[in-house]
Amino acid sequence: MIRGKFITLEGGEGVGKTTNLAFIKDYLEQRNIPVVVTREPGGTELAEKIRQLLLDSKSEAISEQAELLMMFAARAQHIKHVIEPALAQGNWVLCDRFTDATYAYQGGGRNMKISAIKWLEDFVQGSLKPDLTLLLDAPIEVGIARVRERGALDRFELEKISFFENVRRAYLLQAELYPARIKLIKANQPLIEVQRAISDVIRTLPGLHPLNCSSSSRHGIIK
Ligand code: Z5A
Repeated sequence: MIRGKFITLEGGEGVGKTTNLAFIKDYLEQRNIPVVVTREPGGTELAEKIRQLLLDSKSEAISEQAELLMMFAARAQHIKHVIEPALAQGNWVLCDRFTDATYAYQGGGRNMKISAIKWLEDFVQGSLKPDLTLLLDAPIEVGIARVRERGALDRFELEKISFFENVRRAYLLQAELYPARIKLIKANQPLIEVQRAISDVIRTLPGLHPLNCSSSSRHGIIK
């Protein structure tokens, strides 16, 4: 069995990760690639419970250390029970956020020690790294305006603007450090242009089958 590829989507609030995950799933399935879509924090029963605790704006104040450890506790479950088995069975895994989010939010946003994050990354992931990361980037006002339109805000969305500026800066630093893996996508443009940029990157991945014509005409999306 050929191992599948691990693709992650990253970026600040409201940049369009969830929207474009659906687009990529469609794009790959049209090329007969089996896809598993998942998210972090979350993706297993236990990890989704940790997610609820992390996002609850009414919970007791969560210490920065606890927040970091909860992210990695959820990730450990997710890797063991979802990501690794899916990849081993030849599925491509599309994940809404992964460890770059920890560098951005806990490292950049909360100013936690990068060396602690790196240690936890090695401990929890071993050699597992995404094959490709799409970093959707837009000025923070754009994403925040999109999220506010949606209604009630979670514990992270209630943070100050300076927090989101630090998160964005840390994401861009990750992209600078790992240019072969992390591809920057301008998210502050019409969705069709964002998806064109995404498909330009995805189509360069080795292992893609030719387009399945019946489904391409059904969906009518960018090839
Ligand atoms: N977190 C962390 O701190 N550390 C970690 O290690 C991890 C996570 C893994 C939960 O994430 C929180 O966990 C997150 C970081 C933290 N903090 N927050 N907040 P999440 O992924 O669930 O939360 P999110 O980033 O807020 O997701 P989101 O609000 O759903 O944003 P999105 O998925 O990027 O956007 P979307 O839902 O696809 O799009 C938002 C709206 O914009 C929607 O109405 C779209 O139709 C619209 N949209 C999308 N693209 C466009 C374009 N191009 N033009 C116009 N409108 C658009």
